Amino acid sequence: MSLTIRHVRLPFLAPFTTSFGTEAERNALILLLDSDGVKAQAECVASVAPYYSYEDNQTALHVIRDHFAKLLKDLPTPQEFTLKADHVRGHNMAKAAVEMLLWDYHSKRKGVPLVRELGPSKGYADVGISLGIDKKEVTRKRVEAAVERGYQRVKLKIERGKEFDIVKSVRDVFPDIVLSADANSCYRLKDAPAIKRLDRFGLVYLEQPLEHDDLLDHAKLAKEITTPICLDESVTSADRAAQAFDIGAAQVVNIKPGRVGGLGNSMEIAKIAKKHKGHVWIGGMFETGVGRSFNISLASSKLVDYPGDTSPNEKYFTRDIVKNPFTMTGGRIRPNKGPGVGIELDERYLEKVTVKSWKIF
Ligand code: OSB
Ligand code: MG
Repeated sequence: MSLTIRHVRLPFLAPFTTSFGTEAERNALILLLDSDGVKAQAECVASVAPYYSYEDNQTALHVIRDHFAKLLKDLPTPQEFTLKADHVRGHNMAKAAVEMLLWDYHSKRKGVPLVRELGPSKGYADVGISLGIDKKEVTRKRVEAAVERGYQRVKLKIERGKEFDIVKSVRDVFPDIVLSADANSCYRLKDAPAIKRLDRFGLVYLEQPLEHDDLLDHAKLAKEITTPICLDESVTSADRAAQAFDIGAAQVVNIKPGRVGGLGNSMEIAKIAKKHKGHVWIGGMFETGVGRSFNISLASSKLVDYPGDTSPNEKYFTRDIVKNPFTMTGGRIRPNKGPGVGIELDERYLEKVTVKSWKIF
């Protein structure tokens, strides 16, 4: 039995800017497990810097290697692993990487597709696109291309002070598209008047306007605006999701398995949202084809009702580390048929983009 972690570096087709910075490449940790010939893969969604949340590749590598690797040796189920890993506070991205590795491993061992293990599926994921901050003309062109490509929802990244102009410039030209905006925590409650000015654009929701760990101020803001609030960063667990809905801090949740500790917690959150008549969709973290495949399996769940940030591999990379990239038709992507998460690793390219590799056991 072996566990290897590879640090891979994949250049983006174009740099991507959010309110917390610009990224030009994906630096991912890819986990590879081999037990009696059953080969499982997963990706940790952390990146080089702790900007989106406090985790980064260094903390994830440390937590996986020094705390979780030993738990992997008796191949627990994903649910057993989540319980055992609970004594480590936080570090959800590290937890999720291992949890997803175990989902892949166990579904492969049974010989069934991962998507079948996740409960009733629609058979496809509804797909939206996330567009980075750029000049108005560039953004408008990208929106046009996205609409032509069939994306079911367009999300614009926004930054404090420039939100009105960028959303207006898109809305003026595309009055009917499903449009949203993602602030990545760039506002505080005192910015409510500026946020309120976005109400006129009929956004399907505004994503994570306030602090990355806040619920209370989001609930206050929700009373002042008509645009529904979607939480991303702030929802780190099923409990936090329940609290968010209870106090009216959110009507929508962007579920990222990496942020919440894995697929099990993701499904819990989707169920909580349904109970509260909220909406959910599956977010992205610029994953390679490895991480994206888990997201797309999850996004095809009947519990997920809004299009997610699950664009096909072609959006970010000229070449991916999987040989079977997704195809999107009519704004939908079908999950892999498996077994497991169903990716075929491109071993040669994986080798080429590997910066460093650790054989853990
Ligand atoms: O806030 O949704 C976000 C990427 C990295 C970190 C945070 C976010 C994002 C995205 C990209 O919006 C979505 C994608 O992977 O396509
Ligand atoms: Mg977001």
